[in-house]
Amino acid sequence: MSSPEADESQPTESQPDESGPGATRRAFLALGSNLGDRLSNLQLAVDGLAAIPGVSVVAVSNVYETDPIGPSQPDYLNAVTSLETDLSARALLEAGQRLEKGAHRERRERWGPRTLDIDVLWVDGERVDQPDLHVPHPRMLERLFVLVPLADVAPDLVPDELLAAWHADPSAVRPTRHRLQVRGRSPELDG
Ligand code: A4P
Ligand code: MG
Repeated sequence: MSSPEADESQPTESQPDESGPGATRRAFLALGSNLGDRLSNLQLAVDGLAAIPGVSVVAVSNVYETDPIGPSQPDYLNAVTSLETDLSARALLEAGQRLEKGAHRERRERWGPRTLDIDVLWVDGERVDQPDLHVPHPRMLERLFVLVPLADVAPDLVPDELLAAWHADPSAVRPTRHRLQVRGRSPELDG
């Protein structure tokens, strides 16, 4: 594994993406839930993403139960989805926010408990620094609840030394037996 800095997929350009409009590329979204039926909430997110025209869900990581970062709150289930998509990072953010709304998420406090959180971690070749959208996600390399599932589906994006911290102490990010299903989009949705 190499660090993202050394990887050819590292974004180097501001928007618009140099691969041009309509290009299909990899994107990775982090999923988190610590309220309600956590696993169903994550599955709702995977199904919702798979239903979006222009998005293929290629893979989903293992599901991890994780100690909360932030205020005192229940443990999370966290996972990462790997997509092939021609959507921009902003379109993915908006899609994620629609799905969060569909899961009846309420925003009360930053880093507070939520039925569903969908963060855009990475889109190959795209870097965004705008007030309401930062991609790559600024905290993705600091958080084992993101890095560990990300390493399942995109080991090239996770530096070895960061994952080593988890191998040294895996107690805060625990693999579960839960599995998220990747179901294909029904052809009639294409119109
Ligand atoms: N935003 C900017 N960039 C992005 C991006 N790349 N993806 C903006 C998604 N959103 C992005 O997010 C706040 C604002 O971030 C949005 O309006 C969006 O325009 P939010 O989802 O409303 O609130 P938040 O998630 O509480 O804020 P934030 O700063 O995104 O928090 P984090 O860093 O996502 O942390 N502990 C465990 N174990 N597992 C978790 O999943 N999650 C959090 C949230 C805290 N502790 C956790 C977990
Ligand atoms: Mg969020």
